[in-house]
Amino acid sequence: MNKAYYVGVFLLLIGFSCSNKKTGVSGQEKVNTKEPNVLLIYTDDLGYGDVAKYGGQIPTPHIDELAADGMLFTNAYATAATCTPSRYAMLTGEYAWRAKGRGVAPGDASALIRPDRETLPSVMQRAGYRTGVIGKWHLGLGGDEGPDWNGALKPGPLEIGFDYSFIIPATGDRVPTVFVEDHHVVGLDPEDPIQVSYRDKVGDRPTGKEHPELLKMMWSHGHNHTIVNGVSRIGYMAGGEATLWRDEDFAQTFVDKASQFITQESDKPFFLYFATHDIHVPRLAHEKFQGTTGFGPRGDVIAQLDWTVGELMKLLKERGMEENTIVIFSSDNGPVLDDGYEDQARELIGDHKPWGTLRGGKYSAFEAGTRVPFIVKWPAQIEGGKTTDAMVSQVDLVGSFAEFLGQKYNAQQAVDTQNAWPALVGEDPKGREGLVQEALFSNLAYIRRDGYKLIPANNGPDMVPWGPVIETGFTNKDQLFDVKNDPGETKDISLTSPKIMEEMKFALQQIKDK
Ligand code: NG6
Ligand code: CA
Repeated sequence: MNKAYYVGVFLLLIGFSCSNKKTGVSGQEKVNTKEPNVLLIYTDDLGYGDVAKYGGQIPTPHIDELAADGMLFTNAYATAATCTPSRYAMLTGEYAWRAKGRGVAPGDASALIRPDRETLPSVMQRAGYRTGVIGKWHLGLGGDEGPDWNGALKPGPLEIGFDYSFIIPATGDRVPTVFVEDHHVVGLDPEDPIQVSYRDKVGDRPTGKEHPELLKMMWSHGHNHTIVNGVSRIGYMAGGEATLWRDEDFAQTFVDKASQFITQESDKPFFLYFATHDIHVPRLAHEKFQGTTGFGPRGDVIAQLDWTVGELMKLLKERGMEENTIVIFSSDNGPVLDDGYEDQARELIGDHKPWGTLRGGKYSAFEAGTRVPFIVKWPAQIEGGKTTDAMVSQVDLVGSFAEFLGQKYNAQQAVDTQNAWPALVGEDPKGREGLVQEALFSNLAYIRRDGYKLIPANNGPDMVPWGPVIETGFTNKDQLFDVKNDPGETKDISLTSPKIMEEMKFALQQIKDK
């Protein structure tokens, strides 16, 4: 081959690497906003009023800074008032209630999102992104036979569009209390295999029910099975001694993994789904945060969450990635005080209102169940410090990123997603026309962007029937609220606004029939 060929190839490579180069704040070149990095920070059980910028009393300077540098949404929604269905819908673009079996998953559930599904990470992957998930999964692992903790854990995140995965399989309060990296439990010794049961006791580790004296945090309802790290969990687990986590190290571990993922050498932009364990129970902040807020363990994990956000932002800044990384910050469902451990969340709440001006909380059909903090920061495109009332739903991330990145997506599968890109970047002040909110027992509510909200009649209990003291919003007659003027849903106007009521019922039915 002649010299000209080599020179040609050389120039081509130079040109290629330049055109792919993203520059940071200090870079001279123009930022390529066509392929920004995307960091989706998804918190757990963080309420609408839990962030200082949303009115909370516990300082959250780093999250507030996200809002100061980005855009704060006042009408953003998770699709459900519990974790698994919210995550399912956000990652697939389909409301979870369309099929049975997508409620809060036990720790030994099979993979809920099957490999042939359209997903947010697949859209990103097809658009040329390297994709990762770090943190809480809670969407099941393995085929119909369930997860094989001692073998290859698949299907899982890697089969639905993630290139890398470092997860806790379910939640911190469920066994197995292990990390899973890609397909395997981290640090497993084959001589000490893991056994998990959600029915009968396995192995001889003590349980919280039999040995409460061994606990560093007492259970209040449920959560009295196998004790690991001084905390009893839901479910029984034997073996895997070398794999057991220390809850206090979650935040640092996830930040370290995120750092490795983000700083990896690559020509590709990244998409990282960073799902914190905070502020779910058990609330065991690292020692350096314990007792720092005066609001007890619940306050301390909020401080830890805020620290996490700060660390991630520092990382982006150091790498010159701040300018062209889209950071989305939100929560999977609303707040809860006592969710199964005696951590004094209720006793020490003081003037802090995790639900803000809203009624209800986690599990509830009232607003605080699904209306959540939502901040989008993208310095290259979004002017900082703005607030928007546009109505957005997390189910729209699939459609929005597909549209932005010029990717087709399977709309037969992702039936509920829409393109909300203009609202997400502050160009559409209105957003969605309406959206469905899923509460406990798959009971649905529907809210329109003009603020009217329908909670159809159902036979559910008026309070969450186990420990948490939370109003469900359920009654055996249809209720209509004007949430815009009555955010606390205090006045049922169904009798005085029968026409709106009929319209709303019709709209909800149409969505259900889709
Ligand atoms: C409930 C648990 C609660 C929490 C929730 C799921 C009991 C008594 N309560 O069943 O502690 O784990 O499930 O929370 O077991 S979520 O945010 O992951 O949906
Ligand atoms: Ca949750």
